[in-house]
Amino acid sequence: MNEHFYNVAVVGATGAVGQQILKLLESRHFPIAQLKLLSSARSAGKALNFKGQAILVEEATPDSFAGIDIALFSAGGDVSKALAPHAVRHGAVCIDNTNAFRMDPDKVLVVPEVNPEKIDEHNGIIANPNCSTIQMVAALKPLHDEYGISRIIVSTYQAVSGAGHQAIDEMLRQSKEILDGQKVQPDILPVGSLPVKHQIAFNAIPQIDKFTENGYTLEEMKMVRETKKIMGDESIEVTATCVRIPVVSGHSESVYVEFKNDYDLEDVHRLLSNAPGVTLVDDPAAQSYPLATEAVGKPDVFVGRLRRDLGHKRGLNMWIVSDNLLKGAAWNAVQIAEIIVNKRNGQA
Ligand code: L14
Repeated sequence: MNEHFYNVAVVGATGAVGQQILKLLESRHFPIAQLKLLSSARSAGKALNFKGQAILVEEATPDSFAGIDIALFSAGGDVSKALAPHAVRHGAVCIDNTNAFRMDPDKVLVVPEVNPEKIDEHNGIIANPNCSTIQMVAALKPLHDEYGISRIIVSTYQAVSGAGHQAIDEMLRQSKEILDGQKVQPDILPVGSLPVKHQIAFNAIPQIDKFTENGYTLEEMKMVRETKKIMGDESIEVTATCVRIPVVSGHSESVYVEFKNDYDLEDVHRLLSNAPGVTLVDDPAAQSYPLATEAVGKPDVFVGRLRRDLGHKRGLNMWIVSDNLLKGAAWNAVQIAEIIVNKRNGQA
């Protein structure tokens, strides 16, 4: 075996997702020749630890990518739009964690458990889907292959870490203030287009990302559009309600699916038990089901509460939980990067 090493850039290295990417590159022994840590001017100058060495974070500029083979972006959509084309110009493959390119018809949108074949078709940029979409399609793919999904109704219970360190800090601070009998002054969530903010501690906010013209939020529309693109099936109808809850990490989802064909609940259990990247946790007799607290820190998507709809025999209800910073972001991206290097190394 002829192992190659790669020059890797992480853009947004100090962010909540960037930090998880670094941890994964380290723990998975990713074959790195040189690691470049990039960020906005604001975070540049900090030093981050990688494999026991301090690496200085540099400000990302169009010329930061000379000699880079793989660039992992998670510094927001504007940074990706401005810099990913420069990384491509320098010959890098970009794996982009933002919403910048996901629905671009000539960019692939990849979840390795669902459409790994698309990785080979990239034009320099591979888009990583939205966290809520990733965990849902990873769990639904084996069922779609077997029975054909006609319709999905999903409600999410999303953690604050998706909105970054500041949102985590705000949720914890507000919680303490309320327990101490103080007033809270919301200033981060929801992240929308207006300066209007709401309390997240001890609350549920039915807004993630900004509102679009049709009354759905952008997060909800991402779930609708990305699901069709990743599954490669425009006929799947999706309707979503995305809600922020006061959990640090781990998104939970109540998902109702309707199939085109009849299904057998035991077969659904079997299909999900054998699905790659999916762990079935479904034992009502033991009060056992997926929980955000259990999913955090793990790469898998956890599925449980499987039950047939009482009014529609082709309807199935389920509960899907995963670590939004891992499978929902950093792990999905590093998984794609591993597939690319394994192919180049002739192992796949
Ligand atoms: O990748 O939780 O499109 O506020 C944007 C919203 C990631 C999560 C994306 C959040 C998301 C984020």
